[in-house]
Amino acid sequence: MTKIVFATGNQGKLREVKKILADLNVDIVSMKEEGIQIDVDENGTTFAENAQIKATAIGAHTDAIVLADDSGLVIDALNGEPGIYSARYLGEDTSYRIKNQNLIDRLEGVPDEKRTAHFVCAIAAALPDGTVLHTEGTIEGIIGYEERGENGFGYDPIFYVPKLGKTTAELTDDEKNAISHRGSALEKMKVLLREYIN
Ligand code: ITT
Repeated sequence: MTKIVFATGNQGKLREVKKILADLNVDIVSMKEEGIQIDVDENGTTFAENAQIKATAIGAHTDAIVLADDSGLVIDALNGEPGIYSARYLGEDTSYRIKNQNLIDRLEGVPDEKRTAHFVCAIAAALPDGTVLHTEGTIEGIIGYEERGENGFGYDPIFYVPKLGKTTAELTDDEKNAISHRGSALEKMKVLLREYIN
């Protein structure tokens, strides 16, 4: 079976990705399982650039296909913040309870129609022959007034999807994957990867 290394230290991402790629007939292993433990400097200026930086940096340490995900929350009323700095916003080790409350506070007085936001997910695949494939997915929502839900990870408790009447933290993994930025980017990547697998 073809092996794919998923280049992430984020357990929430890894859990979602394993489910989304379950029908690809590949063995998805984490960086840790592949014995790779390096810290990559994500110094790109776009999600796609950072995804490529991670995929190729990890790809240098294995003969397997490497997939990387660079993602984040883009809030219109905050000029796109936290954007590509989503993981680093208020410090990498700060809890999401604090980060989420801070964003809610910064939007105090902003009405529903101006609380629009989207999650972006850029996926890069570094193939053993040096080729790099790219896909991207987004999901639209609005920033809530309080945290809601216990599922998902990161900013999910404040990301409210009006058509569902729920935050993405109130969805099961399967429900979230069916509509999410990560689900859509990876479905597109599956189409590209099928040409290289088997
Ligand atoms: P790796 O680089 O090791 O993959 P990371 O968490 O540092 O892990 P990113 O640099 O891509 O990854 O930052 C993504 C951040 O964006 C993530 O930590 C969350 O804060 C946020 N984010 C991305 N997708 C999300 C989702 O589906 N739900 C909630 N928050 C999300």
